[in-house]
Amino acid sequence: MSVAECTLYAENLWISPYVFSTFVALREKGIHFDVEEIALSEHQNLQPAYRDVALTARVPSLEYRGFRLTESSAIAEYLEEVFPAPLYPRLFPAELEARARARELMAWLRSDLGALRQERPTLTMFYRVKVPPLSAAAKRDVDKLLRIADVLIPPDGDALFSSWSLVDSELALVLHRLILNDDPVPERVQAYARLQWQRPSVRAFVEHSRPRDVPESYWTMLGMPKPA
Ligand SMILES: N[C@@H](CCC(=O)N[C@@H](CS)C(=O)NCC(=O)O)C(=O)O
Repeated sequence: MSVAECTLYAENLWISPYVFSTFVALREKGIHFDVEEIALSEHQNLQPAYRDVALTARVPSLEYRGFRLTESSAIAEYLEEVFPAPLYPRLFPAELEARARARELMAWLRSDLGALRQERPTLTMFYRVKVPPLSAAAKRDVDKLLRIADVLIPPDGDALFSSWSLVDSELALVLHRLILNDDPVPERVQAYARLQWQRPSVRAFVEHSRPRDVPESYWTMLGMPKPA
């Protein structure tokens, strides 16, 4: 697809892990897409122009040929079906059980680890912020995350399944909540995450331009003091 028939609606700080997932998915599929930025701090997602077409009024949302979809996991599944293998690269493993495991992990990453996500928000990955030590609850999340990562990362330290799938990028992002904040991560797990972080689709998100200043409301929302 050369002319953009596809639009990704992203938030304008480029810190959303869900936008990250959709952005990486689109890049991996090799689909030409436009980007529209939505300022969440100004509640642009709640304005009728967005809310009335994007069902959950959240980002990301994807528009393809007049169809609008929210929820990053639903978007990934949709892209996989609209742009199927072997014509397009896969986002999910080819093998049935591996595909189920990848979905299991993606669902879990979206629904657990609340304390870790709260104390190491993605804002701290992309903007230099001094973070306090992890609480006992966040440490429990970290132990669980590192245990699961250790179980799943294969001995060669490469993709979780036989080749890259979207969940590799998603797991690498969660692990970078720790790595980029200098929280301890075992060498083997760290090597896996750093390798995944080098993927061009991931680099394109990580290195995307961002506004210099973060709106005050973000710091308030996160309960963090605005850096001097
Ligand atoms: N489960 C959703 C989560 C999306 C989400 O929470 N997006 C946030 C930005 S990271 C958002 O739009 N927040 C604004 C709001 O909820 O009003 C997904 O996977 O896409």
